[in-house]
Amino acid sequence: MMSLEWWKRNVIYHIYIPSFKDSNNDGIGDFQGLISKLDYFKELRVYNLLLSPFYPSPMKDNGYDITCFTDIDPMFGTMNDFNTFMNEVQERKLNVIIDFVANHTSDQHPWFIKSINQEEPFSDFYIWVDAKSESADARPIPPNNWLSVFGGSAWTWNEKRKQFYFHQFLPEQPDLNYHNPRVRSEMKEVLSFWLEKGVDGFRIDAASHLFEDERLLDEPLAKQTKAKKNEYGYLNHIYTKGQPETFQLLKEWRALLDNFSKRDEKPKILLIEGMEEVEDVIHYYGPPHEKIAEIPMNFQFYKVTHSSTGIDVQEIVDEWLKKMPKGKFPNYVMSSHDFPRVATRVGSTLASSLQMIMMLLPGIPICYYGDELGMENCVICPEEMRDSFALRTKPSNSRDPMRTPMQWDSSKNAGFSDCDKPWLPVHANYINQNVEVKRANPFSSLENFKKLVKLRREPSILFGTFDYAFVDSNIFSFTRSIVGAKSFLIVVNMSDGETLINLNARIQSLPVAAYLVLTNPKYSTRLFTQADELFDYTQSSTSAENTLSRNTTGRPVMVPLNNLYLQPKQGMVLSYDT
Ligand SMILES: [Ca+2]
Ligand SMILES: [Ca+2]
Repeated sequence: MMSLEWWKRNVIYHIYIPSFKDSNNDGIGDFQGLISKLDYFKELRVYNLLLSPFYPSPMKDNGYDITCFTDIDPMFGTMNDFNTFMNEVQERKLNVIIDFVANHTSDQHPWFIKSINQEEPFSDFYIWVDAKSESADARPIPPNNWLSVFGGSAWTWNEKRKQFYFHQFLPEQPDLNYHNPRVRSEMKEVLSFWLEKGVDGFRIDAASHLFEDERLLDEPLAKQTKAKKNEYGYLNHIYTKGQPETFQLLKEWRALLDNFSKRDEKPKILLIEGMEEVEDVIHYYGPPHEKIAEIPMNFQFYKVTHSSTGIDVQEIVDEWLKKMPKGKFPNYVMSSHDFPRVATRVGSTLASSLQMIMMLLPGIPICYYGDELGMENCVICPEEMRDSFALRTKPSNSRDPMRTPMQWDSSKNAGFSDCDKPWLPVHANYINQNVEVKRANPFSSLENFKKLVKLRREPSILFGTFDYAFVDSNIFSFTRSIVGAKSFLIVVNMSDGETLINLNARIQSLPVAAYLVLTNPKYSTRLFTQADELFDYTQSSTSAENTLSRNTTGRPVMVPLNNLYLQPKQGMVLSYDT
């Protein structure tokens, strides 16, 4: 039997620690809380965890402004708690990927304070540049027009050092100077520190921002932009994004990880977060015969909207698959701590259909906590807003709505915390939308998620071929097959209307009927209560061994492929013997 490395076998589950589980009732999730919920992953059969930052931080950018790369913020616990966490996950054979916020530190980091004071060797740890000139009123003028991702000049004047420093993000997040070999060696020490603790991989945060062109030339204006002069989108970031040196640095990190992979006889992996065009992101894979990162994160599914067609979805899937270098492995992100939740973007029914697609396409789904419940963005009033990006720019930029507490049960604060007021409000729908309620319903989104995870162990999903079945403006469908095992057909009606389709007329190789493995929670009960009738239709079919699709009376449900009826936004996972 073929075998796959651990990170190719399973889904990656992205945990936003402040919102997962609070153990000490201060309203903020923490390591002890996370430890208390580790059996949840056993229930989900999820083995690979991706953790949001947990390092000491003044929290100007929700933990992405770090004052020490090798410690735990007291808010989340202690290093002892982290060690306990690692012991517990290793006992359960779970794998842990942590967030490596490499581009910048907090302005409270001792390195930055020493750098301001020009204490060696820290003087050039950051990007310091003299003022270009002085304005008429004697104000220093920044060296060039570079903009911060969060808006405004990327340069902030430091009165003490009498120079500007560069920051891709907030002024409280000065960029490290990766042209300085000492910085590179310090950051390698950080990677080694966590690898020694037993972590299995890193998500490289903001990878495309790691290097800036040393010539400090003005960036040209972006083409066709509606952005205002102050906004990041106003310029074309040819000197501050995706610079060639980035790949050299990542190769150094790769080599370091490979040493640990050899030592531990287990692959250590790199995820890359680079918000760029597909043709740029796929460079992080490295060329066909060289490995840089296993998982350059694929955010293309962010483009799917409520009105996307089947053809749109095909283009989104195809773009990555076609541009990806040979021999590499795809991945899919549907929601994250930086982007509105999929159920809010496209509605709960289509969200559950997209989940079927994402989970059964070739590659790795990266699932954001709560998406398995169909969790939605929570409306947060301005007084309760915590996201400094929104507080500095505009409320509509807030990422708080997708960061609200995990909905565990129907008790106070959804079982997240016993405090009076969690750090962000719990979504009001938690009474019905929670793990406990959904666990009790065999057709719920949670149970669907579990079935999809289980399906991913099928040989045709892990190793099989991938082919589009039929795609048009209404329908997106594909098959996964391998010789000698069950095949799967995934069909989604992207339209708002009912659709009847004869798949047999389109694809000769499909049987006239297939077993229904799962469909959306909204349509499940209805379909499964019609099961007897549907079963009669296929009395002639012999193979009845499909434990996944048994209805409540224990009979497998079959649907006709020559006359396949789909409700609005309905998705179906079907299986058949080849
Ligand atoms: Ca806590
Ligand atoms: Ca940088």
